[in-house]
Amino acid sequence: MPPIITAFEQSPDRGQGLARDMRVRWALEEVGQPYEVRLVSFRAMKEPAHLALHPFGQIPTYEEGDLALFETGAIAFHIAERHAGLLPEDANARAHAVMWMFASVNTVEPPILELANAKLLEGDKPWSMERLPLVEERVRTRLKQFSAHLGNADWLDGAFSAGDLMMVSVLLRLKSSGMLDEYPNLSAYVARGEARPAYRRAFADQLAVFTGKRPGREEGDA
Ligand SMILES: N[C@@H](CCC(=O)N[C@@H](CS)C(=O)NCC(=O)O)C(=O)O
Repeated sequence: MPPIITAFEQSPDRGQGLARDMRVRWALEEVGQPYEVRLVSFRAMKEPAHLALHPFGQIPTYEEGDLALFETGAIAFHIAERHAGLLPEDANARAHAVMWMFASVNTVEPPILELANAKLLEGDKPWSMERLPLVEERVRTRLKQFSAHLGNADWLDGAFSAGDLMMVSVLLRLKSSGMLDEYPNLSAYVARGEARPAYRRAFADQLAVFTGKRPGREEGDA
């Protein structure tokens, strides 16, 4: 039985790659593991059947035999541990890749989420325009630091790893803000991630949920 993940039945971005099942789809595509998708509505996510899988009532979840997981970092780590291709063999290099997975969700993603909330959920508040520059500055601080670290490297530590997969996924959330373009090496890093055949397959499959069209596999794709 292939693993089953959950994804939005109705996504706010209508399949533009921002819903977090994308990270899990991408990881599964990178390692060549087929999977099934169960779509859930916003109401169903808060009902007992889904809460038994995800106590916070969110997507994605991951079911594989007796194992049920939530949290994209944990799911991507599990996939990377079970299959070759997303974590290096060398123990220290592996620890480094895992470190970057944590850094993506624990250090880089929080200010990016705060920015999204400031715009989407708080944009109509009287204090919103005063607060927004502060939140943007927090995002820029992280981008500047990460940009300085990445320099001209293609990926974080030599070959592409689960650390890059998570970091690119997190940075992608900034694409529409234009802030990534202030750091050309970061926008190039994100573009390299998006250009990977596994990413493109995952993106097409997520988008197909909303267009109703099963995408054709492109030539050269595995
Ligand atoms: N930290 C969680 C965040 C999960 C999350 O925020 N999922 C969103 C979709 S991208 C969701 O389900 N939102 C609906 C809600 O929270 O009600 C992870 O990385 O898995």
